[in-house]
Amino acid sequence: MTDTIFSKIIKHEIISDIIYQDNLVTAFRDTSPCAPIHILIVPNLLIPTLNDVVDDHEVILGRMIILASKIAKDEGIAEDGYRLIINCNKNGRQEVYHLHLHLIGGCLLGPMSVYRDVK
Ligand code: DGP
Repeated sequence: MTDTIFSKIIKHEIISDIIYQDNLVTAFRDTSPCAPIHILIVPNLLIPTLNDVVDDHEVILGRMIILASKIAKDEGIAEDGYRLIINCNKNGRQEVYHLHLHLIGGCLLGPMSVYRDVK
């Protein structure tokens, strides 16, 4: 599979603000943050979308969620709250085809009612 921009960040081939890395996952700050805290948690293995996950990825996916919870505490946003998002394919507005979890917080986030509001 062809490397993605995130593969290059994981391999330190391009510079990014990496805040955590282990053998399974890497977390770094988003370059286009949509909130004061916006961190991407990415599997080191190139899984293009959530549609591509299989049972063997269970440990990786668990690590991503547990890490998100730890980072939220480290960043001081756990108590007030935050949002985790995985975008998938066109309708999910996925831009980078390397599975990633957005950890977003640090302010009161917008409501998740866009569809209801425009209907
Ligand atoms: P998504 O739409 O779910 O695929 O989100 C992709 C996110 O990745 C988007 O919020 C911007 C971020 N992003 C894109 N390129 C880079 C990059 O080179 N470095 C970092 N840190 N973030 C990036």
